[in-house]
Amino acid sequence: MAAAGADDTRALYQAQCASCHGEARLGGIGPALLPGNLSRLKPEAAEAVIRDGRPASQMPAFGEQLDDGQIASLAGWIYREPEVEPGWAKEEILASQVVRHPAGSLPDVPRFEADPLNLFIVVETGDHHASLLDGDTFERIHRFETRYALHGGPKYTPDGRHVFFGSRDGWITKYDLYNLEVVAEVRAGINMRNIAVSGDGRYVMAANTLPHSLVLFDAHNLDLMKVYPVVGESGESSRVSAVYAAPPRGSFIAALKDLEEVWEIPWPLPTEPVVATGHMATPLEQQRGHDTPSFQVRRLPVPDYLDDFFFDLEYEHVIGASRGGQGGMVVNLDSGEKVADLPLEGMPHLGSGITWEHEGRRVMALPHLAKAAVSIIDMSDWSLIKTLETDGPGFFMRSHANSPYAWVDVFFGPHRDRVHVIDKASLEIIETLTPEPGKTAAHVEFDRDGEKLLLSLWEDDGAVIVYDGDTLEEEKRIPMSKPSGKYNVWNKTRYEEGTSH
Ligand code: DHE
Repeated sequence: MAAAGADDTRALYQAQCASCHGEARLGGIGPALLPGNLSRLKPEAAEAVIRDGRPASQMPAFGEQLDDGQIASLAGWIYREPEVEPGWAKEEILASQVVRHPAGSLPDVPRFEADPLNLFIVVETGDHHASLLDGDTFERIHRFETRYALHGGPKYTPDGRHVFFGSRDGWITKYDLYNLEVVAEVRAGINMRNIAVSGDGRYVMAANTLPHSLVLFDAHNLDLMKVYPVVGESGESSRVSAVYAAPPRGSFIAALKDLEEVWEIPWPLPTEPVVATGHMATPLEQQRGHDTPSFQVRRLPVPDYLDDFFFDLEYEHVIGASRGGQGGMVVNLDSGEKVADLPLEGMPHLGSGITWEHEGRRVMALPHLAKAAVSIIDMSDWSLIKTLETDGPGFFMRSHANSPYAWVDVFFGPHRDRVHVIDKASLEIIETLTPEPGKTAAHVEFDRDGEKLLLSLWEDDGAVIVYDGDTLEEEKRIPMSKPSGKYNVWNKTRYEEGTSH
């Protein structure tokens, strides 16, 4: 872009876009317009959004006001790295916080009849909404607007009353499911990976790509507690791959993209029951294998960067892989020692791993992002016991302790309208379903009893399909706008073995 052109485009951006997207492109009413935040939107698609607007949002169409050249230069502008790297420190986080209903100010009874522990949240990324479903009748209780581009699983408090959403732009929204209201919001960063909620529901940790930080909040009103710059011993900083809660250890565990370290940050153990949840420190929590003081970082050097990772049920081991690597590795979280290499080529998607009991031992299964396969590993000796050939690389895998089957999609590739059903006893694919030819089918979540399940038709005019978990018969379709993840309160709060945590 020539210098004069750049000046014109800068002026055009300030005149047309800045009032919603922010003068420094950090977002406002509209999302952040920085290359890192736009990685999943192609530049041609950005031009189309500028020209035609975005339905069901506040983004207007500029096709009448701007010519094609202006639209193209604006689209080019938002993919340029900013001249000064934007910061998002304590001051910005504090200024972003909005508390609409302080903790304790809303009624403690649900405004609906459904079993509050068998609810589903469905994230609809098509028009940035979420739906709340009754997990027994599969009726929609409520549909509400979310922040732009939610990513990762929403996280519940242990009593299932509140849910926390994380958006790619760094917003954390706390939502009261009993009262169907947003209660508090805060922006933790400019480009966020995900959030985790402590096992007792008292703390929220956010993992950022920009800036390089982890950010801790008090879960009640999302008050800022601490910003952790993610910096190595020799001063180099790192993006965070993701952060998870490890309730048996009483700590948050974060993996890093640019430092060969895992960080563990313990939360304080309750000596008395936490009033809201009744949670007391469990014996396992009390015996955690380190003596790091609460909220201090325990650095665990690991042999590689961890882009993608998973834990065993006891949270004794982290099973991780780097995106460029040729396999995975298993690291003991107490000793920090690598205990095994995993022979997994083709980008294993460890974050989607699930486990179950098979012939007296625990196995884990995972799809691959760059290989048409599901790998099944014996967790007692970390050996690969089976590679199932699938119809394409997959993204998500799911089961339930009460279900004989595990479900995997083939999200990438020509057969993305299919899903495989794997028999957990024989370790064979016993059925391949095509719910709607030509439409992407992906991501399953079971109800609390493992009897029914929901599958997404991942399209703008998509749906969530209810299946019987045993007969594999379709029972119902609920229209939705590009439904992505679905999250059952019981399965998430009980850390059910067949789902993500
Ligand atoms: Fe995700 C979860 C990383 C792209 C939809 N994704 C996660 C998690 C991580 C992750 C670390 C776990 C967070 C959690 O739940 O707390 N995702 C990544 C990537 O690195 C990747 C490949 C590139 C990127 O752009 O970040 C990526 N993810 C995508 C998509 O393109 C998807 C399909 C569409 C979207 O909405 O962005 C997508 N990711 C999801 C979903 C989950 C998720 C639906 C929650 C799964 C669950 O069941 O818990």
